[in-house]
Amino acid sequence: MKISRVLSGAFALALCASQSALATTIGFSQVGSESGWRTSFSESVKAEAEKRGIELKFSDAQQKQENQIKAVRSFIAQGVDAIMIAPVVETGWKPVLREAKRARIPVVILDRNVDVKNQSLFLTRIASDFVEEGRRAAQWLMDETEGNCKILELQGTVGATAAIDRMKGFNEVIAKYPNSEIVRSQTGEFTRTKGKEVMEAMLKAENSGKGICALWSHNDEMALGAIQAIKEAGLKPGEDMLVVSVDGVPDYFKAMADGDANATVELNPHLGAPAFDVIEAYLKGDRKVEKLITTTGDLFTQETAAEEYAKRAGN
Ligand code: GYE
Repeated sequence: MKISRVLSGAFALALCASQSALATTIGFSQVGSESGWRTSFSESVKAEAEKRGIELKFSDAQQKQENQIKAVRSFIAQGVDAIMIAPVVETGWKPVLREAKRARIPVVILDRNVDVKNQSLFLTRIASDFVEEGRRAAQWLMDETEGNCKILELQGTVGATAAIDRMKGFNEVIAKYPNSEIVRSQTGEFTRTKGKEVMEAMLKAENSGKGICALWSHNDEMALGAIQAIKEAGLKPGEDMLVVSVDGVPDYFKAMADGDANATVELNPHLGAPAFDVIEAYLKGDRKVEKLITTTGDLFTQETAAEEYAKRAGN
């Protein structure tokens, strides 16, 4: 083969590769910015897209599913190469996922799940095992209190996989301890403000928290709000009332280092890279992908909180 033809072939391949990398446009429908973890997740996805030369169309739904569905329809109308959805709740997704499928646009679900029987409506889901997070939080608390603990629970957003599954895992473990129970449980919608407000009401209803051994919060943001409420009720969070949570955001590591909180199960916010890996492979023709790609996180306690905070504070 003439050298010029080889070169032109190689050039065409290189051009195609560079164009496909530059031309990849992905629509991302994000829940909102209700927590420090969610913000880290969004920032991580945007940084990864920048690094890969992917054009990211980002939509913040302010925790409203109708805004997410509108955004996905807009991505379909714009003819993006792929769509990523971090669903606020599990139900209500079938119609718009069918529209994406009809438009032959692959969809990747990030973090919380969608409740659809037809698993061909999305390429894969990338998420942590929320049930296991609940189990680990509960087991730490049972070990810490020798299985003898009356617990207040701050639930996440009603209908969100993280709330449903963390509750499931936590309850599965404490069911084994007859001297432990959740005496009051209410949603704080994963936010700091609502977490404080709901904790104030629960403390009032529970004799200002006297006799309560621990707060179990489905995320650090609500726990941080609740810590303020515990202090205003005249109790020492982390001592009079233990605090166990999930996410592992920097502010919570600070609270543990200050003695105001006791433990958290870290939730990995870096979901962009695995999502883009799957999408880029799919766009190149790879059709082999697991339906669930699981991320993992460790449980952290006061013992290492100061050094862990130092590592995270700048990020
Ligand atoms: O724990 C919380 C955010 O869906 C697992 O959503 C996620 C949760 C996370 O609001 O901080």
